[in-house]
Amino acid sequence: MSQDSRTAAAGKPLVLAVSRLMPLYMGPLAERYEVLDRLHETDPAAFAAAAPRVRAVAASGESKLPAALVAQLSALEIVSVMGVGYDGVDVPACKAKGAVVTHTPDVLNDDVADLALGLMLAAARQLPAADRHVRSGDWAAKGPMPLARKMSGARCGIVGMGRIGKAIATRAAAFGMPIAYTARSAKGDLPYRYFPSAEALAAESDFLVVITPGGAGTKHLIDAKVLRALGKKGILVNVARGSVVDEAALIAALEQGVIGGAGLDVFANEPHVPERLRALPHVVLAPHIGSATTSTRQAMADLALANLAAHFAGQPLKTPVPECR
Ligand code: 8YV
Repeated sequence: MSQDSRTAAAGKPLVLAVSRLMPLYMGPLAERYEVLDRLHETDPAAFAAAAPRVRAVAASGESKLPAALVAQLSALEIVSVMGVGYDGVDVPACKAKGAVVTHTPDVLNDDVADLALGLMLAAARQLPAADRHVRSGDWAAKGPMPLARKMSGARCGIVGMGRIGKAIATRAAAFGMPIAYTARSAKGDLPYRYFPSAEALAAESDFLVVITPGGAGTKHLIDAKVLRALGKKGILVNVARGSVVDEAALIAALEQGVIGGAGLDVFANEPHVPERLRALPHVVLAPHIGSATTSTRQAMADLALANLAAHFAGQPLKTPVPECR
């Protein structure tokens, strides 16, 4: 944004878009606020001058807002994340400044759960390979594909039994799958079997679906031991955060046949996916599209904007993160 347009926008609260935001969020944001679009990355000197006036940060679920950046924002009041996950935001640093953090839970439960089931089916029934088999002419030239794996009735283990975990369980139950889960503690109101560790759960699962928050507390929760417990017929599905799975251990497990396959929507260093992972035929890959439908992303953008509007109108926030309630 030029100096002229910054001046023209004077009077509106100054907002830092901390990473590239979707037009659904960025468009209305720029109409309602004075927005610095990633100025901290593109022009640190100009950013340092403007930083003391920044009252809000707009972010996506993958954005990084470390303590060092928060420290530059002396007037920060609110961080509005368009995403349910906010593991890139240093919440204690924001709170220490008196700033609140909001996110967009619930509106994406269906989409992420739908994608989890899609990845389970795609990995079990080898849908990408099946598609290639037809397109390449191999069907006519070489005959049918090798037989695949049945999903209905297989055991579904869910790592993380929050809102999205429950939505995955409901869908998996409709496939006749017995459901078990691990979480920090057993949830008494659920009819599913609880395991205290991911390793114990994996040993009793045919599909292991990861949908737990990212961040330091869950880093590499799915490691070589858990993958060994899942076993050579087991399928790992990750719709949470790449950080939850030890990606090097996963690649080794897939290459060596320690597990049977995987369906992955998230990766350790997005958008970069290791060549060794991309080379594996029994892995289904998606570019972090869990919530990527038009209606859900619209609902997420609306909620992220509603949190900012409520804050600047002095009204109660719609969806602060649990640490800020
Ligand atoms: C999005 C996500 O990728 O909600 C989350 O935590 O990871 C996603 O839904 C994204 O941040 C949309 O802005």
